[in-house]
Amino acid sequence: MAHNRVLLIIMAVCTAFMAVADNSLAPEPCYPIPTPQQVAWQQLETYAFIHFGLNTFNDMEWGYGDTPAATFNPTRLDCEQWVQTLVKAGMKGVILTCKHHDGFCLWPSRYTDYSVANSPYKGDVVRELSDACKKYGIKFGVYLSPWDRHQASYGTPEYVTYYYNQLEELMTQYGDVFEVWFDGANGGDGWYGGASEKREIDRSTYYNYPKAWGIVNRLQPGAVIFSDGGPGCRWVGNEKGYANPTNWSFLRMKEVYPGYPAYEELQSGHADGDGWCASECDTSIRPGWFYHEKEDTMVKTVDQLVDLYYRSVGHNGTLLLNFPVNREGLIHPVDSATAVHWHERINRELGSNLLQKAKFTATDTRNKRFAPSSMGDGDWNTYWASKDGVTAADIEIKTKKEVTLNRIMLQEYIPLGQRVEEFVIEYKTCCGKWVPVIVDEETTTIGYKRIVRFAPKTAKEWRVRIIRSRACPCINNIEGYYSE
Ligand code: FUL
Repeated sequence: MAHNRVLLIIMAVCTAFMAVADNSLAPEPCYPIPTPQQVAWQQLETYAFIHFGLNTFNDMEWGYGDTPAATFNPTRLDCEQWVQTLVKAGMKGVILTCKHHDGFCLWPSRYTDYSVANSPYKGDVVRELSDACKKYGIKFGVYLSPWDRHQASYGTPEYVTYYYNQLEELMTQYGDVFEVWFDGANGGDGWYGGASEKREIDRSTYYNYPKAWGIVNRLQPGAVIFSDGGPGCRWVGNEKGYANPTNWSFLRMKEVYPGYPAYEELQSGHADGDGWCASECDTSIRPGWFYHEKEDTMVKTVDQLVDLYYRSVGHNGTLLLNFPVNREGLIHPVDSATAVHWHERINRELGSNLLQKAKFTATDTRNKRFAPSSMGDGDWNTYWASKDGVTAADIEIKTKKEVTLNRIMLQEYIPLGQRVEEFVIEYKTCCGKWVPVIVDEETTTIGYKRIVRFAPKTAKEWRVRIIRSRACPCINNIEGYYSE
């Protein structure tokens, strides 16, 4: 018996060894890994938020839900104007506040009279926006606030059923939904319930979120679910629109829930997380989420937005940029002009890859299929990988002529997991010395995308040194740019 057991153990060890050491095959996934929906979601990179509702007309951010539905009275509402603007600003989708904390619904919900149906504007804003998205080819997403300051039943089990019913309406009546936003906000002291009424709930249990997520999964299997702790994607832990340079797409899934108090951790994720949950960086183009005339002069500048792009998309996150629709029902001209110029600037800065024709070699390569020459070939599914067990290796880049660069973009092949823990980018000086392009910023994780900005360097030879990796690195893209 004992003899048999030893044999079995030896066989198991050999099989395991063969599995990890077979370098003729693609690398094994390094868990946790994303679902195909999560990969497709991250590839969207930038998409928009629209905050619009009673707050727009009451000049508020968190309405009490006690002003009449008739207050909602846009005079020139035009969802096509929103979507055309967003397309020009490079947005790949839009998420609408179908119901914010004040409980007012932008669609004629069967379950309440507190909606557009009882306002001078008789239309269905959710329908108009989702139709415009289909027409102009961007994705449509839904924000439905769990916290509801209008419904008298809020705080009782009846409200939760009401919430699920509304979720079902939104998941079934408007076509494909790419993301559903579960807002963790639930007021603070003195902010519970409608008007000044206090209705306290236990956020971690009251809504039975797993049940709500089940509704989404059943009715919209392609949708990614957002909340502080996912499960599809996570809040980045601030509303300023950036992630930390060190940014893991992992979370300890059981620990984080909507309203998680240690939310600052979400800026970097959990290096030891057991689930894939990449970060979404949300911020508004103005100080407020809703439109306030006094903020017409406070729209973020193109420079500020460019910086945020590098600190969100360039830090392995997505950017969710909010546009407060005004009382007419339009995106304000200052906001649209700024967003379009921002997109043009990003296109200029990252439009021309100066390493496209460079020669890529590596100090270790798994086999010919995973050669570093796949870099910059535009094919998402080809990538360089080292042999199993090799977790530090250099990719060397040579250009025919000297090039001047001040941005380098790196991408990991995330369907196999996020692996790199530390890297350094270097250039060879004229006296033959390798020098890092940047020393005052962490160069640790890469993930789906990492863009490193640095003062211009001119050279013919560059290298990306993978210093530490959770398993053999899988890099599918390296590009270099110069921006004035
Ligand atoms: C927060 C909300 O309280 C804000 O009003 C806004 O909707 C923002 C996107 O999320 O939690």
